[in-house]
Parts: sequence; structure tokens; C-alpha cells
Amino acid sequence: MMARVPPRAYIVPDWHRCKDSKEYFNKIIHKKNRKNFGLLESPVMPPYAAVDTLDYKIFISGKSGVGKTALAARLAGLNIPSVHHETTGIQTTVVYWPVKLRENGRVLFFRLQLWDCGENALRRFDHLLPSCKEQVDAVLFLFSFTDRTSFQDLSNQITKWTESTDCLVKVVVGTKFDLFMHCDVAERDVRKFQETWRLPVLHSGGEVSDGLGDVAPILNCLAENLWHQDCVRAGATGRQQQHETGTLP
Ligand SMILES: Nc1nc2c(ncn2[C@@H]2O[C@H](COP(=O)(O)OP(=O)(O)OP(=O)(O)O)[C@@H](O)[C@H]2O)c(=O)[nH]1
Ligand SMILES: [Mg+2]
Repeated sequence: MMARVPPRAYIVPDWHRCKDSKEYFNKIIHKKNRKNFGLLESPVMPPYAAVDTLDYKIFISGKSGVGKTALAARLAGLNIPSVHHETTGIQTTVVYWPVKLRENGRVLFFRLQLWDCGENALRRFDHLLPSCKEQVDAVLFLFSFTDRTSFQDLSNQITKWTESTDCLVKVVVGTKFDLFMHCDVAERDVRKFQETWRLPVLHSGGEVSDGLGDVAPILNCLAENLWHQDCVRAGATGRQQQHETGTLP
């Protein structure tokens, strides 16, 4: 439900379910669990199957308690803290995600560096936001299905980020989707928001499954939009170079 399919899909959807993806996904999974990658670690492929790795910085935005730290842990396949401990500074988590391009069958590793900063720390220390914003490729805008105000605040947040840069992937994630008994945000409102802003809206919540089913929609959506952004950027540079070399009027 809800995820908007981009008009042109660059990557093979649900590739983690295909047989030919196994040798790549095996590099990020160990005995049914996700492998943890430190800052300097990376999955190693045999030479005949060497793949390029693309690096991205992703900022996770949303009010305190919305579930930023929980989502970062979920995407990395780590344990999710069951109680809320305010994040006191910036915490980064590395997630590797293999992707296959539809056009030429090329496989790439997306290396997503997730930046999670406690909302109260962000307010308290002025120097945190600029370093979070520096060279950021995408922002995950979080709201909680159990907190209507977090949903209402989305447009504010998105506008703020759009002011500083227009070259930014924006994906919205509704957390605590499993707590439907306490749901405070109607699906109708989410659909309306999606139509107005034309942004992908995904959801997360519940027990972490041992498969990749709960994280694949979010990671594929990020990869798809990041790749699209790269293509747009490359197109712009290409045109720029043509201008400079005089091959374009
Ligand atoms: N049931 C359920 N609980 C969740 C979910 N996401 C987060 N939580 C819980 O919500 C609480 C707050 O989550 P955090 O991830 O710590 O919140 P945060 O956005 O990092 O908060 P700050 O660090 O203060 O900015 C924790 O107790 C989590 O276990 C979810 O999808 N479902
Ligand atoms: Mg946190």
C-alpha cells in the first residue's frame, strides 16, 4: 500500500526475492541475521563478481520519540530498543543494500550512511544541524501513526529542507504502523498528503522479521530515488560540460 511507484523504475523491484540476487544478499546476511558493518568494513565479493559501491548520506528527521533510532536499527537489522532513550548526539549506522539496474543488469552496492540525531540534542546544540546537512543526499521524514501532531508537522519540515537545497531525495516514513489500536492518522489523510507533495510515503513497525521483507520497500525506494537523482545530476553536468566546450549553443 501507499508506496508511490516512480514513473520510470531504474532498479529491479523486489530483487531480494529473485534467485540471482542470492550471492549478493548473502554478503549482508549471516545465518539469517544481518551483518553489521563498521565504518571501514564492507561486503567482499569474489573478483569475478566485483561490484561498484555507491556512497550516500541519509539524514533521519522527526520529533523526539517518533522512532528515528528504532528505524535506523531496523534498516540495519539490529535490535530495536524497546524503551525510549533520547539520542544525545549524532549516531551513524551503515547499511549496505545490493541493487540491480533494469537497463543493463548491472549490480551495485548502495552504501547508506544513516545519520540519526536526537531531536532535543539538535535543538540544544547549534553545530549539529549544519554537519547533518553537509553533503546530504536524502532525508527520511518520519511521522508516527500514533501521533497526529508529528504528521501535521511534516509539511513544515519538508519546506525547511527544501529551502536550503533542491537536490535532495525526500522519502516519508510513517512509524508505529503496528500500533493500529492507537492509530491517530487516517489513511485518507496520508493519501491526500501524498497527492499534494508527490513524495513516496512508506510505513514501518512491528516485530523485526528475519527476512528482508520489512526493510526492502524502504531501502529500494531510497535506492531508486538516489539513482534517479544521480542521473539528473549527471545529465546537468553533461549539459554544463557541453556548454563549456561549446558543443551546445
Ligand atoms: N510499536 C512500535 N514502537 C516503536 C516503533 N518505532 C519506535 N518505537 C518505540 O518508540 C520509542 C521511541 O523510539 P526512538 O527510536 O528512540 O525515538 P527517536 O525518534 O530516536 O527519539 P529521539 O532520539 O529522542 O529524537 C521507543 O520506545 C521505541 O521502541 C514502531 O514502529 N512500533
Ligand atoms: Mg533517537
